[in-house]
Amino acid sequence: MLQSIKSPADLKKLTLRELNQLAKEIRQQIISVVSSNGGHLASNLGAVEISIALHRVFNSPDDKIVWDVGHQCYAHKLLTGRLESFSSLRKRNGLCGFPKTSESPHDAFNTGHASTSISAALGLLAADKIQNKKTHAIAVIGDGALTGGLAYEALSHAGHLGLPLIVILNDNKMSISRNVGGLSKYLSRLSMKAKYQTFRRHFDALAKKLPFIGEAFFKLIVRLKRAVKAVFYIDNFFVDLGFEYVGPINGHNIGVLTDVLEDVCKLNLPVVIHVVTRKGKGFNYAEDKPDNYHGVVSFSINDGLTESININKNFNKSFTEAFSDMLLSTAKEDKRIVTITAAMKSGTGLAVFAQTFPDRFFDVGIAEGHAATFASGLAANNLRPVVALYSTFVQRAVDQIIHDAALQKLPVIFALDRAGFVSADGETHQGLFDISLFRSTPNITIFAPASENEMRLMFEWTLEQETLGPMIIRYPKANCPLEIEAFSLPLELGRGVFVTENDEKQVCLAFTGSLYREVVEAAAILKENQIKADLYNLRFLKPVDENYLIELMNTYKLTIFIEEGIKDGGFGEYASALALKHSVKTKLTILAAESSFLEGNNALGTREELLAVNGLDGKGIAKIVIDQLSFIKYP
Ligand SMILES: Cc1ncc(C[n+]2csc(CCOP(=O)(O)OP(=O)(O)O)c2C)c(N)n1
Repeated sequence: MLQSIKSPADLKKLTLRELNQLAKEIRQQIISVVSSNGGHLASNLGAVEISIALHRVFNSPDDKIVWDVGHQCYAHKLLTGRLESFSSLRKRNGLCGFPKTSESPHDAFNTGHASTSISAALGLLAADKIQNKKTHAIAVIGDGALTGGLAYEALSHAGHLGLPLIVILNDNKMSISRNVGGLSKYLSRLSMKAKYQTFRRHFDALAKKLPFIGEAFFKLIVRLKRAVKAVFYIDNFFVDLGFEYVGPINGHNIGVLTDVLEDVCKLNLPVVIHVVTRKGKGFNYAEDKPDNYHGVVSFSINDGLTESININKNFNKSFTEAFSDMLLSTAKEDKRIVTITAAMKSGTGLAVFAQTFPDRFFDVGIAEGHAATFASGLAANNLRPVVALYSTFVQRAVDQIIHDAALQKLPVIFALDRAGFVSADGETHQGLFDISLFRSTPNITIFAPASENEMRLMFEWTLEQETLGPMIIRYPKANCPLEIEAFSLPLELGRGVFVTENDEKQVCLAFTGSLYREVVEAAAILKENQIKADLYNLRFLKPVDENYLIELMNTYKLTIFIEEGIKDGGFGEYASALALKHSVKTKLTILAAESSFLEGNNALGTREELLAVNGLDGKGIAKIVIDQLSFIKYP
């Protein structure tokens, strides 16, 4: 069946039985490809019938479907002509795991970060209206993504505009972990009131049997149903905002889904369709433990085991694990430490802390901005909050970090995981902006540890400071290197530390900690070419002991700043300006991610591949050094 679907138009010819068969085949396809490529398994398995029903009823790409986060769009990709390339999902040269307008006209809007779909779909719809196009726009948003504040701003605006926006609320009670918060409880209460829905279905069936049911009469019925609803849902939040509310309905019943979608098409009103689904549907292991199968590396279909469970670990712990261990041991002694996650308890390494200190742990939902301001409140009242976020998601909290934490010099610690190149998830998940975003913010300290010990040193140093503002500690999605003595040397404010130093003072490779392995590899290649490079681990990206840095640069013929972040506004650019201002004599070069969004192949692949294509692997660094040295005339 799946083979015969070349475009959504092919769905219109199928019977309900055939559509159900198609759902089975799509599930098999998703399980098979994700088991080898990794990906967002459980969310996709839960959204198969929703995808089929949407493409059956609507006419994409004229009608626009916006997938919130976009991590549930695999069935949509399979139904919109991408079956052949599906095996390349998340690979170099392959399909992106999220919607991408450049990949297909059926991907109406790029997503990756949560809670944007209602705003985007409303914008698309309003634009069509202004251009006199009669189309539909549908936002598919999960109950997890609905914990993000942006979604409420959009609901409020959409209710006010009154355009016929369709919001499908895919409620599976899960964010990545179990969903949290008042809203989640509220949705559960709505789901339990199935009584109204049964009544409604009978009412609809009766209405449809009436002869000559015209548009006007249908609208009257809708109004009548609203009156009925008022009896059952005195407190329906969505209705109060100006939406028609339908639900809860079974999100795995294609028949019911298509009926309801066809019905709501006839209304000229904003509608929320509350759909209840099971995360991981159709794969037992994922149904049992949807959080473990939210985002997975490759796994065995037979026993559901992933590589990391299967294989005995014989490598160093990851930076995430190092952070987790450090936090736990420090928090045992220091009762001021509390931790905050924005719906990423496991990913950021806070799960054990949450278990050990449940009263000192907060999951605020997908609400990074709130997390930052909430933490600022905690810090203003004597605590030492640690907000653990991925670098890419801290982008949501820029104003809160500047306005609430930095301006008031509050000691909030932001632990930014996955800072730098991030494998497989593409351009939306790269952690390349944090240095540039926050280097210009006064009162902030930014640390880039190279190892577990160094991270601990930085953390403990921060806890000792009494008048410090917010602190950012950024580390990559990578394993920690083996410790060397330099990593444990005491911190000196604003200064880095030499990892290796030669007498010649020929070349200095000044690097952000995450690139330690790469500069060591570069130094080895250079050595083979009779070039002696000193390795200087920057440690502090802010503040900087400027006199020290000027003197350091003046010592070398060639200084290269190597950072795992975007070049514009990064450390290297700051150091260049400093060098220019003080007429520093060194030849200075910056190696960083080029100042454009990573696209296509430059964004997909393992971290090692991304470092290589962006010229930041050992070979790339060594090549630049050799090239640059050839320009220098020796006395
Ligand atoms: C701003 C932002 N923060 C965090 C994330 C990480 N994230 C991806 S999916 C997800 C949970 C989404 O839950 P839900 O919307 O209910 O979808 P489900 O996976 O349950 O289908 C989170 C927290 C993100 N994508 N964007």
